[in-house]
Amino acid sequence: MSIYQSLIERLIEQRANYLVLIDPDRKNDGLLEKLVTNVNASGADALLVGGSLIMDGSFDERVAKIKAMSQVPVILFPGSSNQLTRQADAVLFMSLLSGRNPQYLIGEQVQAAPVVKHLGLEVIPTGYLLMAGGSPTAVEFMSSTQPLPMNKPDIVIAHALAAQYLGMSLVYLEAGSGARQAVPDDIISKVTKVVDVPVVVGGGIRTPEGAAAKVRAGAQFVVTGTILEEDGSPATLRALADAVHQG
Ligand code: 1GP
Repeated sequence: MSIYQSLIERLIEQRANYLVLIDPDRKNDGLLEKLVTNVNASGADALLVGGSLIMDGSFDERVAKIKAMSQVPVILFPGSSNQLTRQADAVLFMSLLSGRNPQYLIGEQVQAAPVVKHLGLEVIPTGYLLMAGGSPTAVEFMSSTQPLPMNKPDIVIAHALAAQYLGMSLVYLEAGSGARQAVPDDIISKVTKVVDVPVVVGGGIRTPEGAAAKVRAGAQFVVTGTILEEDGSPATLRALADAVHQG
């Protein structure tokens, strides 16, 4: 069974899946063992690995290290077509549908496609929607795109529906790493009422209460990244995982 399918099947027994994002950059080099050990103990459903910018050439080695230690699937969350490696189990094959920069709509994907084929990674087609989370984000800067306004739900719904009609397996509502404002619950609720594909929500989620609210609004996947680096204690991650699983 594919990793995507197994994550979807988990939704029979739990309200949503909890994904933890690890940035495989230099700053986390000495921390990987502790980070992955804590994720293993937390009950998280999968690890996402990727970032907007990797500041050295050790991406491959770090993903290999993460994979060797992880007890859950390792899914690439690539900031560009450079962040591909056979060390992972699957890749979110994303198109930045909120933007109008052809490089991130289709250019990177064309570069990536033959490499993904060669590596044999499972592909999870994902419509990636960047939302304005209250402060400029790395994705916004690196992609030279504008995020979707948080106060225009119809615009967000139209993008999410377009992702569905283009055949994406996931719609990812992203407020940006470290966002001051996470994607509002009412937007999640409006999107998930209209769109049939599972919705992933990430960016600026730090507390079990905040995570549970996203699930009650309809998110089927919740992602946290920064909290792992700031307070990735097993207890904190376990509380987040329980909140996401139970909603
Ligand atoms: C993944 O960008 C998020 O979608 C991670 O956001 O670092 O704010 O948890 P945080």
